[in-house]
Amino acid sequence: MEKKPHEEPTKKQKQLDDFKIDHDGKDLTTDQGTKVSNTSESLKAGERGPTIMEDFHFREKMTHFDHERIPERVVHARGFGAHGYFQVYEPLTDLTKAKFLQDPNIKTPVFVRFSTVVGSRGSADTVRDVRGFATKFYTEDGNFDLVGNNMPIFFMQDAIKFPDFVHSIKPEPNNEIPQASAAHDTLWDWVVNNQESAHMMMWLLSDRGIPRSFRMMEGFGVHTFRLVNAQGKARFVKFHWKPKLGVHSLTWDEAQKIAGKDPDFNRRDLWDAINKGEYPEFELGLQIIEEEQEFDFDFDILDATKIWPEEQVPVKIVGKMTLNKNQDNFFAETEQAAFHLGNVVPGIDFTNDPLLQGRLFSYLDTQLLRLGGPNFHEIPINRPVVQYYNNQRDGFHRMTIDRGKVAYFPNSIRNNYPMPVQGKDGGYEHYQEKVEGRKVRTRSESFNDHFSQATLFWNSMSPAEKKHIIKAFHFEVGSVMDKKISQKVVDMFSQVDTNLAREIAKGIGVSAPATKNKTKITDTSPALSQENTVKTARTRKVAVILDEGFNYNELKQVKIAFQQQGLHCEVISKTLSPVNSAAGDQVDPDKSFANSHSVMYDALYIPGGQHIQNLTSYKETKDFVNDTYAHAKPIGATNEALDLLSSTLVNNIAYTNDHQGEVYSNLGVVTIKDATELKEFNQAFINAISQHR
Ligand code: HDE
Repeated sequence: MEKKPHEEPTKKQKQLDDFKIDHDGKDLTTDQGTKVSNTSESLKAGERGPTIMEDFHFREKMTHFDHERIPERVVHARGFGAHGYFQVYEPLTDLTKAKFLQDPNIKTPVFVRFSTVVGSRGSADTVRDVRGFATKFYTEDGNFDLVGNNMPIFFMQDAIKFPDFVHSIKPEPNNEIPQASAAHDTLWDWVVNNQESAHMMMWLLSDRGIPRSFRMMEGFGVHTFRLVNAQGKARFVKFHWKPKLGVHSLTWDEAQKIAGKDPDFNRRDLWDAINKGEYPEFELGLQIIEEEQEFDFDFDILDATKIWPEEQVPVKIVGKMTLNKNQDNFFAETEQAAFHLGNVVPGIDFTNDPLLQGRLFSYLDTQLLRLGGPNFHEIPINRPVVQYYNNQRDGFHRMTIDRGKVAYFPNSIRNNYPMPVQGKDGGYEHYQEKVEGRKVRTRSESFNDHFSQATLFWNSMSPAEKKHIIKAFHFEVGSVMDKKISQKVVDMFSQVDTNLAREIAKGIGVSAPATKNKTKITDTSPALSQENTVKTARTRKVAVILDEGFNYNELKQVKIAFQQQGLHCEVISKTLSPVNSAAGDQVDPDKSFANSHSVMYDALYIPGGQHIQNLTSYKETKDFVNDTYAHAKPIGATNEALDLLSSTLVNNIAYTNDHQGEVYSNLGVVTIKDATELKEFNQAFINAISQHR
């Protein structure tokens, strides 16, 4: 990922510019443009007298304030957006007629909103939850919204269950507890009564539920869509986003601590990366199934609780999205962004996935309330980059001034304009799938296997990932008050794996599963394990702890190596006052112990020097080292800094050898003694950071 300091604004960014204003050097006015002489004293009848109704400035200012909140999203309330563009690598003419997928030279503007699902707008970023990954492509054919998540499946198969599910996972209605958490009775009661959720619950309780960064998670369209080419040939497709930085997660302990130390951790990370020119990149991948192969699998390809294992249906990488611009105003852009699964362009179509069909209704409906009427498509962030023409009129907050007296079709006065166009001229034509059947409220039998893929997921986890899942069950189900529900959880997950269920039971004080696992699934899908992801140290953040008398030469060498390989460091000291090295060089700390914590960093480096004596006497230093070590993050120490490690948990492992000037690396602790030249140390330390943990 190259650092790109400046890129041309996209067509969408230019369109937004027309709506932006700057206030520097301007006179204060009312909303009507009248200059205001005083905005700190209301108009009164006498110095100590009552405020007067006539004070139009007071009334306007207060009224606007009183009305400045809109309803938060009923789910995905907390989110953060960024602008960018998408480019296809090769023309996809064979697969689809979608124009934005034809020409590698075209940069299609995008706006992406990442989100958590359950918490309210002010909740913490690092809670255990699914992450939303919604992308609006502003194409020349109109807007295409890919409204996905960071997990490839969902909790249920039919959208009609969504309100029940959301009511169960949101805070309980009597006391609005707990915030942004699945760890309570109602959610688990819903789960045991809806066994189709088994697979998704495995994902939620895995490390995928606590991503290290929005830049380090995958995105999935979840449903099966259709791609249709110019000849009318259709294929089934699933959409994937693959992050160039790999897929990485926090530990649960880190996530909980960060929720207190920096609840904005994920949004700050995205904002800072874009500001530094380290533009997050995601490759678009497609899994394609031919219509003739629809029934060739041991799962139903329309069932949104199933993946298409990548080993069976490979992901074809077809293009890349780059996020290169932060929003200017959170409310105007992120909060007012309105995504809708029904925003498609010719060449992209739907299937009969019953979860998808229900979503097609919900998104437009919810915006009508949230954004106050049917004209939300005119809000700058939602406008397509092509002009729209139709006979829709009026409604709250209409911005467009439609001229002329005709607002109906067909019409003679305006020769039928605006006129529908046939498919070959770009008019959207729904794929003519043949459907036949009785009206029934049932689900296909082919949707009935709820456990095989949950077992596949479990089998595919590394030992560390399995341990995390068991611990997550202990926390989540351990928080359930009603033991009958907890018991049912164990019985349900025994159908995924008997040992898993036994381990869950041990931790939450209920009986081990009565029956042995009947499933015979022994397959694995290596693509499911985060251990097999891209590993790079680029853009990672390292804490450097210093005090008076540190070795400046060592710090300098490490900083240069970091810079060359795209890592960042922040200097932390006891206070924010400048710190002097032994040779008299001064460094201004970025943070003090009071406003930093090891959980905010990917690694820790401590240079040598006389400062080790002071640092060893500080509790904060030891806490920092111990936490970094407990979270299995790399620790680098040079020369005298090794002495500090002996008073910490690192002392439990070997971290030093007898060979002068040689790098020693064990379990992510990288050290060197009696060395002035740190080249090899730097490389070993950076390699350790690239391994993530
Ligand atoms: Fe959503 N979902 N959802 N969802 N969803 C909303 O729309 C809904 C589902 C997703 O950043 C709401 O504008 C139903 C799956 C994202 O603004 C609402 C069902 C997936 C976002 C809604 C689902 C998603 C939403 C609330 C069951 C992944 C945030 C606010 C069938 C593929 C978009 C809003 C943003 C938001 C309904 C299930 C992703 C109420 C009925 C599956 C990323 O319309």
